[in-house]
Amino acid sequence: MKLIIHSTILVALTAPFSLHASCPMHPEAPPELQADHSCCRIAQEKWDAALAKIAPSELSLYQVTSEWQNQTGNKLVLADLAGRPLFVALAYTNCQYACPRLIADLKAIESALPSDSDANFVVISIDPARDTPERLATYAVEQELDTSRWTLLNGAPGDVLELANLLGVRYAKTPTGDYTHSNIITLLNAKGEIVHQQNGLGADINPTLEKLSKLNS
Ligand SMILES: [Cu+2]
Repeated sequence: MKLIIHSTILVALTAPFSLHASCPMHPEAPPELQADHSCCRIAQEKWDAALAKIAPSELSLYQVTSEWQNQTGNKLVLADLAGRPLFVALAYTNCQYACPRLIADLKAIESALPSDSDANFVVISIDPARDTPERLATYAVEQELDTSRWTLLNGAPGDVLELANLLGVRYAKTPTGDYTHSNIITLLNAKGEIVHQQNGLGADINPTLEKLSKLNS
């Protein structure tokens, strides 16, 4: 039921982005897949398989069925990231001011992690048109991100918006083509449930690290 409501909202949200596509859920899918909504069936099958593996709780972000591409161009659903704590932030690589600082905050958390921590980092682009997987790969190099630990994601505009809504992140495109946005780092537990959010740039990372340590104990 929850997912059905979700889809309805998503259709409404994605409408402005997909005027020429027949499937509002997967405007990036090949047209022949969109014609009979096989794109949705494929995503659902992936989701069902992932769900069977992890059985997420009702509030898990891993219930979201959208499909993403990482910086190497590999496709995944969020549930593929299950099984370890995850620090998640929304950002875009052309950002000159806030996002570099947000990434720096994530790196500060990474540097402070206990040596045995298996926590991973996920950055989701709010500018998917420019932040192609190739661009995200370049950005990972520029930012010296350890891609065994960091995943950068490109997704359909409506899917980014849906995820942002679930995380309480707000963003809007400005006339210059840049974005104004919240600066929030979300800590998910291994099941994809939100356990903590760090709000604002340069925030004290200790409460975040304390929450993480409680997950491990
Ligand atoms: Cu930014």
